Amino acid sequence: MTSTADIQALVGEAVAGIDAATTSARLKEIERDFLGKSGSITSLTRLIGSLPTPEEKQAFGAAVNQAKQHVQGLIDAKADALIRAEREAQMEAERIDITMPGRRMRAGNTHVLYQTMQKIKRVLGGLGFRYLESPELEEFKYNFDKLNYPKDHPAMDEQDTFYIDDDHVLRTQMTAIQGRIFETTKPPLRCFTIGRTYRNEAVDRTHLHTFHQVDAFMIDKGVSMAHLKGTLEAFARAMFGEDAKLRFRPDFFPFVEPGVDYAVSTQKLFNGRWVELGGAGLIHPNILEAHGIDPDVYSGFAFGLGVDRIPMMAYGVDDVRLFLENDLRFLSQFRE
Ligand code: FA5
Repeated sequence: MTSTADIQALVGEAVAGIDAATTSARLKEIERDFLGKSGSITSLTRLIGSLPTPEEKQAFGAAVNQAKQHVQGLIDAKADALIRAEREAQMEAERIDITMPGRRMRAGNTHVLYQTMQKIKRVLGGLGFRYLESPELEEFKYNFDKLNYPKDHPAMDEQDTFYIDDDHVLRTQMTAIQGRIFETTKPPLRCFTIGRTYRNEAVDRTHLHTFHQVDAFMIDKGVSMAHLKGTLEAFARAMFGEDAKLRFRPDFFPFVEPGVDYAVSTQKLFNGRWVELGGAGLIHPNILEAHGIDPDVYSGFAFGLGVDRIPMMAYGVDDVRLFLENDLRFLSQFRE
């Protein structure tokens, strides 16, 4: 392995490899195999000591060095070209087309039910009603007993709900806030609440098991059905337009006497049809008395309404369940 022919053979091998290399990574391998610490050409230098004469040692050493330089030169020249080509290819692959149209940011919008509730808040706030909240997981007594439901009264069957234990239910009506307010606030008072309510319903096009209601109350000296009608008419005009008309019909709720249900109609919004909004009436004297409010001095009205059916009617949506299905294609139509 110490002849010039041996060196030439290795150089020939290296040159063939360099010629065939198409990547800088492959070139690095060739460099390591031939010129690295234990590369085949480098290893030849270790054989110098085995040569008998100084002349031979010198001649062989010089030939090995020359071979190393030659191969290194070829590698460096080819590496330059390959690395440049590779960089260009990478630049090309990662090129950013600044003329391409950008992706539009999708702006969200508030949920149509939330929009409706915000509007109701603005209108009732504007009429001087104070906004209050109470728990969704409500004590049975506030949801029923304190609202003048006699024990086991069938009116409770209409509002079957989800019982957490014997004393706690998911509230079936926002009217449940009444007892909590009357316990702590003395009349005159004027307040309202909006929130989520629950019923054990056979869910269909117009019935949800989880829906939203508004309830409002006013107690003062001399409050009558005339105040209730005037307030609801002002509310309906602000909500649905100046031509909104209201229809009242007698109805029964244990917590009001007399009790009514009421519907609204406008030409533009509801095509002249009557749309049921909810129930109302004068607060039952039993409830006032139970909270130490003298019914001979004070009287009050209460009204409640469902939120979910309002946008349903206003936008001509034929299934109230769509509002809760989180389909953005549907929901994004309702931009304020
Ligand atoms: C009540 O809940 C009474 N608390 C309203 C009230 C308040 C009367 C104050 C008198 C004084 P009702 O069960 O009718 O009443 O419900 C009121 C409204 O809630 C209905 O008109 C309807 O719009 C809505 N609602 C009731 N059940 C559902 C349901 N399953 N899905 C969607 N909306 C409903």
